Amino acid sequence: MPVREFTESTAQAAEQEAVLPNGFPPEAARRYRELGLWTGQTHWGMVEETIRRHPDRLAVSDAARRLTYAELGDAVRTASAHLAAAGVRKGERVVVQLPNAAVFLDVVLALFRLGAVPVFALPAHGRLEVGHFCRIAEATHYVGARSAGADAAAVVEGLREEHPGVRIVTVDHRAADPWAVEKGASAGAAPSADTAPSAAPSGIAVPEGAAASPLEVPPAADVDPAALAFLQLSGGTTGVPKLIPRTHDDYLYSVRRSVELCDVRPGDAMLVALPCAHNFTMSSPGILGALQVGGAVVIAPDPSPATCLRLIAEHGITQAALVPPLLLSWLNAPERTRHDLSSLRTLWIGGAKLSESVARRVGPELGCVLQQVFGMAEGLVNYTRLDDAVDTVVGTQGAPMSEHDEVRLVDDHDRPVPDGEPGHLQTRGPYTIRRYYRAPEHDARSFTEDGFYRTGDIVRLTPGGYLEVVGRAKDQINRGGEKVAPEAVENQILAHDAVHDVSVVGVPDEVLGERICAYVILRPAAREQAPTLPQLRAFLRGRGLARFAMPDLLRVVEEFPQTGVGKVSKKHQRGA
Ligand code: OOB
Repeated sequence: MPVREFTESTAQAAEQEAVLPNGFPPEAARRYRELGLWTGQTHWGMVEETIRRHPDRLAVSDAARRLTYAELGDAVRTASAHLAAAGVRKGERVVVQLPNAAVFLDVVLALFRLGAVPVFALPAHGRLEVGHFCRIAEATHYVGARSAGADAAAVVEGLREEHPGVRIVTVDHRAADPWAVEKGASAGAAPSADTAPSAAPSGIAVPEGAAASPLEVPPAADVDPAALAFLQLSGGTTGVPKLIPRTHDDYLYSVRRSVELCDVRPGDAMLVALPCAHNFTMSSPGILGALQVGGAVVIAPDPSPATCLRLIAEHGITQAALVPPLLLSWLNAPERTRHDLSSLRTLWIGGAKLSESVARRVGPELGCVLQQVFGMAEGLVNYTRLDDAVDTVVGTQGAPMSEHDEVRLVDDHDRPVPDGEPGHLQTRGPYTIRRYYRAPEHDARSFTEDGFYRTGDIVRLTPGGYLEVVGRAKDQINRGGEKVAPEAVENQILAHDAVHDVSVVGVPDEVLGERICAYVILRPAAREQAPTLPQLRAFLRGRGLARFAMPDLLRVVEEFPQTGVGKVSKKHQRGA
């Protein structure tokens, strides 16, 4: 063995021993292993075990496909063959941006099986965000959907222009065979223009000049459970989104604990209405929770009550996860009483604060148990318990799911607040990251010296150890569960010719919790041609900003209100 290679890999091993990809120091990792929380399982290993135990149970269904666990295993092997043929290798980062469909599972599980690292983009992300993810993660590939509309095509075009090194793989999320080539499709017409014609598998980026070879299913990679499993997205408070490194060990512990607390059973049918790639949808207890026990994942093509209530009756759905505005739309849907919803056992509501009055309606009107879920992609997840008293379920956001979660409340100077007083929530534990991915400047601000994550949430702790979210200290807008960094929107609006200055804030909204309002000061020369809201939104779409980050309101003003120290008073602009 060449000496150089030997020393490099030894140095790499030493680095791994020193600090894990999620920032855990070795002594913490050792402790969580000794406690039996980190079990050494990998994501693909977990799914393989369920395939072995329950081959004939229904694993996943969407509008086009219905797969048992054995069939899911086959679909994952097929997907790994396609991805490997496109050049995906162990350890490489692959941005996945797919609509809600079963093929999301094929692709993500195939990446796990290959030991590659998915980066979870949401379908609503634009060219701008996807470009950032590719850059930060140094992604080698992007997996997207063919025929997912103009926005998806714009993302692919943006990648081609700005990240020509990223190879593009596309699938058809609406087809029974997501990898099949459309007859007569010309290689240049579809977003999959990189596709080598003729013998190459459809939608696959084949290196130019490479001979198309028959598809081969590669063996499952040998994956270290302490390795980086995937990159999740942080809600974002900064101009550029941060990536969250999760390992197999830490994430699967959170899934197992969620499955216990939420009583997910083999044979359950879980409805997926929120975007698949979101942390809530994936793991609280989510898609992975269902896959862990042998439950079925029923993927709704859209989250509307019309679609979802029908699916509940048709599939005998037992559980679903929703954000508060969706819950409200289900509760208020006229068709609610037309469908048999008696199979529903539990609704998980989280992502944004649920009002107590809406929470009280769940039991009586939908005939199921409510579990509030207060979580974050960085780690900590709190649940109300299935046997909690009604007042606890409707009045708090739950308690940490693990007895090994440490939570503390502090004031603006990191000093503990008196019992019962609201404070900044900080947390540390077996599945909460201790650093972001390649972002040391953010780490210094987001984590304390003793490894606690500064959540940016203001909460109160009840004597029973339950958390009540009362506010937020971070500069973030929570638009019905979708998190928007004002700075990221401001940066794009500033690029508009007519704009001199801008301040973006969340203003209270009865349904969404908050809506996005842009206060704009025009350049003197542009006073007569102020853009309208639709014009501003079109401009931002053109710049590739995510759909959910588009301003809902535009207020043209002469000046911004100031704080005592001459900064823009966002508090004043929010109407507080
Ligand atoms: C979930 O994850 P993220 O990363 O999109 O957002 C986390 C933030 C929290 O820090 C908090 O500000 C807010 O979203 N949040 C809630 C909440 N759940 C999340 N605020 C009030 N009440 C709640 N129930 O949103 C997420 C991740 C896993 C499970 C559930 C939600």
